[in-house]
Amino acid sequence: MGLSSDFFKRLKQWQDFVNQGLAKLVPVLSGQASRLTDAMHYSLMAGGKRLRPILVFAGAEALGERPEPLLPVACAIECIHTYSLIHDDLPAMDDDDFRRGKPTCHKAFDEATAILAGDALLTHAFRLLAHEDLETLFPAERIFRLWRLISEAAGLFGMVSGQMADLLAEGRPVSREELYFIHHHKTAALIRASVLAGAILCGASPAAEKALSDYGWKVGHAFQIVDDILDIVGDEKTLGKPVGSDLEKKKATYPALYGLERSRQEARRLLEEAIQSLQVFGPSADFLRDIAYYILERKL
Ligand code: GRG
Repeated sequence: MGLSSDFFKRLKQWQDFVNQGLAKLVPVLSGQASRLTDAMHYSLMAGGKRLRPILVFAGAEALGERPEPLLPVACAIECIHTYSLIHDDLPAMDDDDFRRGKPTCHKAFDEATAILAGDALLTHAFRLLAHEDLETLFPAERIFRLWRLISEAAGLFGMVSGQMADLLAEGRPVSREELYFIHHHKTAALIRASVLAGAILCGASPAAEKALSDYGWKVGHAFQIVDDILDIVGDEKTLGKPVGSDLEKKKATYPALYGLERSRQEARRLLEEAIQSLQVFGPSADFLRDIAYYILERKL
């Protein structure tokens, strides 16, 4: 299935909305803290796809809710994602020089600034999740549930544990179970949380919540498989970073374990299943359905 130009127009509109939100909701400080906020904005504005924030909006839309009030949540998740990229690129982790087509944060600034910019982005995300506008719109118990969802997905029960497992797996063969653990925690957990955030705030039914959660897990795993494939067959200019780095670092990846062809089949299978999970919704979930195809077909 080919994606319509209308889909790409909507994607661009939401990307612009997120960019404006980040400019508004992440402060630019002067004086002694200016270097810190310069580094935060440098990485935030380096041209990410904004997939996770857009999933926040698409999840709300599927429920028939207005996505716009969820802007602080969408920006909070992008702050967490950007922090993870800054820290992942550090010499102590992946030691990468380029990200999103630009020098990585520690290259453009310095290591200490990059660590602090990541710390400040993560902390500011939780400030945004406690944004006054959310407090006036949604009951406090739903906001507490949202904090639990996001902190679990980003931290010990999600991304940070996945990153630890990923680093421990470098340079040696991994089992299927280990690879699944890495993908599930490092990548899929935050993507699933993005899809579910609106459902939690808007008080979705348990059936709708389950459907979005299933969709989120499947799309999250497929996203990482496609990411691993792009690291082999992708175009460096489009990706804005060198390809082949997973192979060089002997990273645990889906293609390394199963080969390229099986990886492509698995990504497609997961995305078809993700779309099936949305059967409880009508056309309101069409944007989520299109995003699944976009994840499969993306070149960036
Ligand atoms: C440092 C706690 C900590 C975690 C790092 C995100 C991450 C975990 C590592 C980055 C390396 C990697 C391949 C992670 C998998 C997730 C992923 C594919 C991130 C890139 O996400 P995109 O493609 O990036 O959405 P943009 O730049 O478009 O936002």
